[in-house]
Amino acid sequence: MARFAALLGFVLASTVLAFPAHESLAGLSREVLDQIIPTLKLAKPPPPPGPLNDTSAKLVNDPAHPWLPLRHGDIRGPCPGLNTLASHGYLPRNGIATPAQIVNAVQEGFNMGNDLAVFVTYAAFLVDGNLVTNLLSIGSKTPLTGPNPPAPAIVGGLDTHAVFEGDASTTRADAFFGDNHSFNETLFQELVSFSNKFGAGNYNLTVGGQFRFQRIQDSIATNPQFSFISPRYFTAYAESVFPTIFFVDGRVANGQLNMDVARGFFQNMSMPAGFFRTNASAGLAAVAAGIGEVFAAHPIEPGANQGAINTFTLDPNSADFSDICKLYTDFVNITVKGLYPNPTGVLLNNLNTNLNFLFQPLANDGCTQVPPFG
Ligand code: HEM
Ligand SMILES: *[C@@H]1O[C@H](CO)[C@@H](O)[C@H](O)[C@H]1NC(C)=O
Ligand SMILES: *[C@@H]1O[C@H](CO)[C@@H](O)[C@H](O)[C@H]1NC(C)=O
Ligand SMILES: *[C@@H]1O[C@H](CO)[C@@H](O)[C@H](O)[C@H]1NC(C)=O
Ligand SMILES: *[C@@H]1O[C@H](CO)[C@@H](O)[C@H](O)[C@H]1NC(C)=O
Ligand SMILES: *[C@@H]1O[C@H](CO)[C@@H](O)[C@H](O)[C@H]1NC(C)=O
Ligand SMILES: *[C@@H]1O[C@H](CO)[C@@H](O)[C@H](O)[C@H]1NC(C)=O
Ligand SMILES: CC(=O)N[C@H]1CO[C@H](CO)[C@@H](O)[C@@H]1O
Repeated sequence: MARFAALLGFVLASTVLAFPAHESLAGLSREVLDQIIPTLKLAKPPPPPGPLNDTSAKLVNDPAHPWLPLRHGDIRGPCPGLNTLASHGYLPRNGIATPAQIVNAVQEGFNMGNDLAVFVTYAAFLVDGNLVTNLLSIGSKTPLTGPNPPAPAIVGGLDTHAVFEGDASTTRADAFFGDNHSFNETLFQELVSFSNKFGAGNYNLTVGGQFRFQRIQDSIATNPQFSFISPRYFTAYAESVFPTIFFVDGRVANGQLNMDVARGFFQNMSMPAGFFRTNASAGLAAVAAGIGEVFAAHPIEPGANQGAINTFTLDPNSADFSDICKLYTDFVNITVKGLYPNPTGVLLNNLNTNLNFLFQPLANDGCTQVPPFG
């Protein structure tokens, strides 16, 4: 027993000493938080950046933002957009960033609209970031690749399953199969074959509608733990739209994505030579229009398998496209509150500050702000 207590003390002490500044504090007990927080460098969260002044198409794979291969220790994760921005230096190349850096990078590099950039970034930051240091890792704690393969990645940052990352991804396998964030060649080949069949060789919203359905059916048939409820429900549809807007050169902007260019983004985290970002910012309204097309091809309501394959059951409690405010309300009141049941002090302050930032883009959409912490 004494040995066990000593061991526990050691584990706790080394956890605390080694606690990475970019790792989320979600789900930690009060006792552990009280030990970790004093070791962290407190940062006051600055307000989110505003929209771009110049939203025209322009060269973004420019000499100031060259693609560079990963260095040992650089972190990448499940999002090809953020991975690419890091590999071109729009984000810190080590893959650890503040929310403001992410908003600036997605706006500058891809012309994502300010409302969407702020909403997605702060949603991800609240569940996967460190609210005390104001840092978020775009992947797991330890590097995925490098000259000397590191110890197995410890899950963290955007790789964390079921709060933001989720099932039925386009080119990433479900967490149930073990690796939820790496590029998966089998899935990419399926995407290529769907693009050949429905897009004359390109990925577009028509292909997106068919492939989204295929990925859902595949997970229903193979993943007993398949979950497709809010917030994953919304991000899955949005991610089917993003490539048609953000990965297509802004001088063309016709929604048709060449598959070599697609592989560059999804696998190699690289923009093609001479790449121009899209012409005019694309925010919540543009992506919602695309989601409408993808959803209409095969309308699937939120639900989950019940611990066995082929047991997909609708979940009437999940937010869906009929009520966007419920996406926000449940995210705040259920997801964030679930991760931080009883925050105090600086953690509580920064949670509330970031919750205010999250709500900003919705303030004009008729949604009411909810204060989960009173
Ligand atoms: C604004 C901040 C952003 C955050 C926090 C974010 C986060 C994420 C996360 C966590 C995933 C994994 C979800 C999953 O499949 O399980 C993801 C997927 C994805 N993201 Fe992002 N993302 C952001 C911006 C972007 C941008 C600007 C683009 C495009 C330029 C993009 C394109 C995609 C695509 C295409 C996927 C699907 C990948 C796949 O399933 O193969 N994201 N993102
Ligand atoms: C946009 O212009 C305003 C006024 O000139 C300036 O204060 C702001 O910093 C600019 N924003 C960006 C993102 O450059
Ligand atoms: C790639 O995805 C397929 C289909 O989900 C899965 O069977 C396979 O195990 C994955 N491969 C790797 C290397 O994760
Ligand atoms: C996708 O490509 C196919 C083949 O060119 C075309 O018939 C379809 O209209 C395209 N869909 C969109 C939304 O561009
Ligand atoms: C972007 O759109 C504007 C307005 O439609 C047009 O004048 C301009 O030529 C476009 N830019 C590029 C690079 O295609
Ligand atoms: C990845 O992209 C970079 C920059 O375009 C290129 O130099 C490199 O050869 C690419 N790697 C692969 C495996 O395609
Ligand atoms: C959200 O949670 C707060 C605090 O627990 C509660 O007062 C409020 O009624 C909840 N709102 C909704 C819409 O569930
Ligand atoms: C929840 C879960 O299964 N997450 C997985 C995500 O991918 C990493 C790296 O392969 C696994 O270690 C995790 O178990």
